[in-house]
Amino acid sequence: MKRLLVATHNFHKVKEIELFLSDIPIQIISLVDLDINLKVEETAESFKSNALKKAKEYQRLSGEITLAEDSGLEVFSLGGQPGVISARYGGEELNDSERVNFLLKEMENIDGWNRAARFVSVVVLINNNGELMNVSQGYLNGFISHQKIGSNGFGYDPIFWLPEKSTTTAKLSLIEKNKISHRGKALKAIKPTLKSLYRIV
Ligand code: ITT
Repeated sequence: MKRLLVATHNFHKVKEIELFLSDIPIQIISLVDLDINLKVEETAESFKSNALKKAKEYQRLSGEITLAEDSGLEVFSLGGQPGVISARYGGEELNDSERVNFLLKEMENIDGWNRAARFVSVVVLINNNGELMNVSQGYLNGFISHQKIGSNGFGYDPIFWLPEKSTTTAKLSLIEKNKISHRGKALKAIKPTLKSLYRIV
């Protein structure tokens, strides 16, 4: 079966992407499957540059058709923080739950509408000759809640409040999250290129 490298070390991202692409007859493999432990330095100042960097480097290492993603949370009243450093916000040593606590503390004096935020995802697809095939991005708008709600998902999901659903993204199933998420939107835009790359009609 034809295969696609989903170049991330984040297990939750692999699951979301795998489910989203499950209607395409390709085998999804991850960096773990290929025993690639190298962590590409995400030092660029934009999601797009970081996603391109990851995609190029992991494609070079693997020789596979490669899809990489860079994502994060932007809180408008914090000037877009944590942004590209979302995975490291508050310190590399923090786990997801401690990172969420750190953000809640940073925002303890911010109320109501000023807690507006968005998730951003940039997806990059590179073919097995190392050529860039497509770049797409998606957003999900919401608010930062005052406390954690729900235990699905990862990262900032327990505090990402969706007014239209009256709950956080951590209360959604994978299917429900994929339908509306930043990652789902970016993946949807890249799907036609993926299909043509594998000559799937
Ligand atoms: P890779 O670089 O290996 O893909 P990573 O987790 O380090 O894995 P990023 O550098 O793209 O990925 O950082 C994304 C961070 O943004 C992630 O660790 C979460 O903290 C946050 N984030 C992104 N998408 C999210 C989502 O759907 N739900 C909750 N948090 C999310």
